[in-house]
Order: sequence, then C-alpha cells, then structure tokens
Amino acid sequence: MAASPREDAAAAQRCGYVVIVGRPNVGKSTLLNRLVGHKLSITSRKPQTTRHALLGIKTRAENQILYVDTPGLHRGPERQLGHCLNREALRVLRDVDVVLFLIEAAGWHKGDDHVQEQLRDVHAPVLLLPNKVDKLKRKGELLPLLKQVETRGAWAEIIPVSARRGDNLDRLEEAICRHLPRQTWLYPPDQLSDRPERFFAAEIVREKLVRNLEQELPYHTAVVVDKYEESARGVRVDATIWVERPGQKAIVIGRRGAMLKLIGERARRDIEALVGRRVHLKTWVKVRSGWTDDARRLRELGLSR
Ligand SMILES: Nc1nc2c(ncn2[C@@H]2O[C@H](COP(=O)(O)OP(=O)(O)OP(=O)(O)O)[C@@H](O)[C@H]2O)c(=O)[nH]1
Ligand SMILES: [Mg+2]
Repeated sequence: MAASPREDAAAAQRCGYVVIVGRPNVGKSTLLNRLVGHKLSITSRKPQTTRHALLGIKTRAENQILYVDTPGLHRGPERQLGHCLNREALRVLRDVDVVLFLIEAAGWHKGDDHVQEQLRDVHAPVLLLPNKVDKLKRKGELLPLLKQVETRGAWAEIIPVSARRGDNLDRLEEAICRHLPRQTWLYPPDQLSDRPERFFAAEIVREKLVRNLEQELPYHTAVVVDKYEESARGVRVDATIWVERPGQKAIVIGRRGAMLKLIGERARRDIEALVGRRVHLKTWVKVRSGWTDDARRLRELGLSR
C-alpha cells in the first residue's frame, strides 16, 4: 500500500539535539536566543549567568532543531553552586547529535582547553564557533586564530559567527541541519521550549538582579516563583528572591526600596512581553544563610537534580 502524504512528510523529518557549550560568558545564551528567534535564555555581561540547561526549539521546513543552552563550563576552586553548574552542563552531553563549541574570536583561552577536555568522549560532530567576530576591527584578524585552532581538534567545521549581530547564522543552521538524524519531530512545530511560563518568570527576575546589582551579589541569590496565577485580568506572579545574609537583603531592597522597585518593574515588562498579557508581579527578599554551599538547599530551590 502506498504511504499517505502525511506519512511521507513524517518520513522526511529530521530532528536532533544540538548542545551549546563553552566557557562562561562566550555568548552561548545570546546565540540560542538568536537561533530560536525569541529571548528564552537570560544573558548578561557577567560570567555564570546561566544556571539551568534550557531547551529552545526551532522548527523550519523538514527540520526540528532542539537547541540546548548550558551553564558555562569552568574549572577552579569550586563552591557547591559552581559544581552543580558543571554537572548540569555535562549531563546534557550524553545523548546529543551535534555540539556547538563556542570560543571568542579574539583568541583561544586556557578555559577553552578545559571545555575541550570535557568533549573527549563525545561522539557527535563538533562545530567550533569563534563568536563575537563583530568585535574584530578587521576580518583578517581571524586568520591567525583559524590557523591556531584548525589542528587542535577534529572539528566537523569551523564557523565564525556573531551571536549578537547574527552574522553567519544561516550558514551555521545549514551545517547543523546536515548533521540532524532522520526522525520524526519530538515537539509540535509551534512549541518554543519545554519549560513552563513560571520558570521563565523566575529567570527574568534573576536576569534583572544579575544586570543591576554589583559584581558578586547575584551569585548569592536565587529566585523562586511561589505563585503563578492566570485570571481574566492577567497574570499574578509572586516571587521570592533568596539571599544569604541580611546585608545582602538590604542591598537588593535598596534605599527606600528603590532597587527592588527597579528590578520588579523591568522584570514585569519582560514577563509581559513573553506571555503577551498584563502581569502583576510581587517580589519578596528573604534570607537563608549559606544556600550556595548546601547541596540539599540547592535541590529545594530547583538548582540541582
Ligand atoms: N560583541 C558581542 N558581544 C556578544 C556576542 N555574543 C554575546 N555577547 C555578549 O557577551 C556577554 C555574555 O553573553 P551570554 O550570552 O550571557 O554568555 P553565556 O556564554 O551564555 O554566559 P554564561 O551563561 O555565564 O556561561 C553579553 O554581554 C553578550 O551581550 C557577540 O556576538 N558580539
Ligand atoms: Mg548563558
């Protein structure tokens, strides 16, 4: 019996997991957002912004690409949180079809050696992506780097990109699709991620903390959405910002509540843009000492499995 047109379409489908790895701050989350076309993953100028592996789904023609953003891989004296971030990044490398390994176009960094070591036992093709090419004054500046990295690993391809500006991403996507296995799609074509909206609400609040507070403090905070309630009037979100010490609580709240107000307003606007509805966001700041060093508490806060 001849296959129905629908069966034919399913047989032509390609679908696979594409994991984005690299040391902290090379632009992994920026790249995921660009490739998917929506701001799903939070980004900032500070390293170790991403804490959870995050799925971004892009369906185009017969291809469904399942991009996975990961926390930056790093070595060094590890507090418990850093350890969890590495484990989270490595967990997703087990069953993967393509790896995107981001480095900075300005040059190979010793932190990149560590990432490459972690890829030792991965059998999937690795595309090496020198990112932030927009920062180079002349394209020619890339040549010494290309020469230097060519023989450093068995790259399937080397594709220089700018995640921020979008340079060369069409070429990247074509290369990815060539490596996708033939299999039916795992998600409906209009789905963008596998996380619920309350997850994105918590992440958006955390992005505002990372972007607006001084260097170290955001690493000592976690955000938990306690309530996410939809009604005819909009969405009500209650979020708790956890810090480690009373002094940190005072900083997050700010003078006469100014910092918390600013964070709340910016977060509310972004959550509204994401869910397309009016949002009423309420935030609390609470102290729980030593949570970054305590594996059990990290689990309770949803930061480790
Ligand atoms: N100029 C330039 N900046 C970029 C580019 N891609 C990312 N950035 C910037 O680099 C910084 C880090 O970007 P992220 O996407 O948060 O980096 P990440 O690799 O996800 O970082 P972690 O989650 O901390 O590991 C941000 O300030 C980005 O705007 C790029 O192509 N060009
Ligand atoms: Mg990130």
